[in-house]
Amino acid sequence: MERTLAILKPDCTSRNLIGKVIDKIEAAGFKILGTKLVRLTETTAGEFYAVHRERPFYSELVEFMSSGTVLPIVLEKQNAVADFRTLIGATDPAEAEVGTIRREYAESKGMNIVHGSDSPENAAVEIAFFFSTKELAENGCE
Ligand code: IDP
Ligand code: MG
Repeated sequence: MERTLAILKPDCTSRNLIGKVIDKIEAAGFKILGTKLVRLTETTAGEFYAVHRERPFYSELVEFMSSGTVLPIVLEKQNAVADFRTLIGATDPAEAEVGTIRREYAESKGMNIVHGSDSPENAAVEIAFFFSTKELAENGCE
């Protein structure tokens, strides 16, 4: 079984879309192993997205991700990383496939509702960024 990290971003929580987005995630067959509500500071948001620090959108991204509460979620499923990227759609909602979470709910390329890990290796790093093993349902959820 593979794991990935989702983060419901501040636009998702402030627009009261947590339930609708989790509904889509569960309907697509993902099991939730852990979640919590978190408020990132500019420092912790900057650390999480450090890989993007040379990109022109970095400061906007850090400001946005620390502007409200976020809901990181550890998800499990076969092929979780790739399947979750398919479920959320392209970074820019205008380019995302119909039926994807970003196409349905996101307002812009920056404010795009949800994060998804881009590889199993990064998923492990990102999960450890937010969760200790004690906070996860260790044997999965049936
Ligand atoms: P991803 O979330 O689809 O993996 P990345 O390229 O990893 O996309 O970018 C991380 C996040 O940075 C995006 O989800 C989005 O919130 C923001 N971002 C990416 N490109 C832009 C841009 O061109 N303008 C504003 N924000 C952007
Ligand atoms: Mg990415």
